Amino acid sequence: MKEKIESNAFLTEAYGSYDDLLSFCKHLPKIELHAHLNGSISKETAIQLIDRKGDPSLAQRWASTLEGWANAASKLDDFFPLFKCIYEITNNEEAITYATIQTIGEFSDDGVTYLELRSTPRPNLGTGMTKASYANAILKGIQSASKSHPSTTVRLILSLDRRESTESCLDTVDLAIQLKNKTGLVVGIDLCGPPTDGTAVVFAPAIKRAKESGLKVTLHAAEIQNIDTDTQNLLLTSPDRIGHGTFLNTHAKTHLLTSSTPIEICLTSNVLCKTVETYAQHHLQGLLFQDHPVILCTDDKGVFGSSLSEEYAIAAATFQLRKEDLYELSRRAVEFVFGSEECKRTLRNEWERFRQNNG
Ligand code: 6MZ
Repeated sequence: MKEKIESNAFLTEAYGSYDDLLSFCKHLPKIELHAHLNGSISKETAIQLIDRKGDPSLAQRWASTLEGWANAASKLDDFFPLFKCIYEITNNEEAITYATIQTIGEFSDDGVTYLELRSTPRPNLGTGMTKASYANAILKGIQSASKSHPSTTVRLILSLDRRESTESCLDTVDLAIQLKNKTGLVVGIDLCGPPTDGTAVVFAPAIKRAKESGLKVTLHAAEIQNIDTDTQNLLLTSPDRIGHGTFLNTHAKTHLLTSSTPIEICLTSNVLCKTVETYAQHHLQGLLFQDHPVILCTDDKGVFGSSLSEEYAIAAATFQLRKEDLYELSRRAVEFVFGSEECKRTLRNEWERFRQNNG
C-alpha cells in the first residue's frame, strides 16, 4: 500500500493543498528517463489487452491479479515473479505495439514532454515473437504515438536482464546498434532484473560494445544491500546514468559524486519494494543536499500505481521543495537525456517557454 502524504505547514504555505501541488506538478513539463514498458502498463491497459485476447480463461485467471494491481509488490523479491503474469498478455507483437501506444498516451496526459521507455527484448517460442520483432513492435508503437501524442518525444532503451547470458546480452546490444542506425529512436541500453542474479563480469562485454558503438548506458546499481563488489565493477564500465543507487558504499558514492553521474530516482518503487522504509528516509534527500544530478522517475507506474506528477508532488511535500525547485529539477533533467543535442535544444526552449508563461 502506498504511503499517504500528510498535509503539513510547508505544503499549505507553498501550495495551498496537496491537490494544488499535484495540479502544479501535472502542469509542469517533465522528463521520464526510467520507465520499464511492461511495468508501466496501467490496470486499464491490462484490461484492454486481456479483452483483445478474447480468451475467457485468461480473463478468469487475471481477475485476482487485476484486483490487487498496483498493490501487488510487498517487497522486491515478490516483484519480479509478477512479470510472468504480465508477459502472458504481452506475448505477441500486436499486444506490444498496443501497450506502447497506450503507455505513451498516459505519460503524455500526465505532462511528460520527453520519455525514454525501456524494455527487454523477449522472444516467445509459442507466438514466434523474436527479440527483433519485439523491439520493432515497440518502435511501431512509438511511431504511431508520435502522431496521436505529438507533444511527447519518445526514445527507446533496450534492457539487458541480469538473468541473461553474455551471448544473449551481446545479441541485444547488436540489435540496439542496428535499430539506432536504422531509426535513430534507440538511444541506449540498460541493465535490469533481480539485483542478485548474474555478475558484472557477465554483462561487461555487452556494455563495452554498446559504449563503443555510441549507445548510451544506464545501469541499475546498488538497488539492494550487500552487492558492493557488483556495484563497484559496474561503475568501472563508466555508465552515463545509474538507476536507484540506494545502497552506495563510500567508495561508490565518491566515484559517482566526482564523475557527476546522474541518478534516476524512483521514490514510490523503492518504498513499495521496501528497499527504503519511508519517503522521508529516501536517499534523494542527501543527493539534493549535495546538489548531485538526479532525475525523478516512476520505474513501473502500472505495477506501483503512480505517475510522474505524483512522484514530483511526493518529493516536494517530503523534502520541502518549492515551485521553483521543482521547475529546476525537471529542467535539469534535459541535460541527462540520451537523445541528440538537437533534441536537448528543443527541450531547453520548451522549459524556457514554460518559465516565461508562468513567471
Ligand atoms: C530491476 C526492474 C525493476 O523490460 O519487460 N524491472 N529491474 N529493478 C526494478 N525495480 C523495481 N522494475 C522492472 O519490463 C519489466 C522488466 O523490467 C525489469 C525487470 O527485469 C522486469 O522483468 P520489460 O518491459
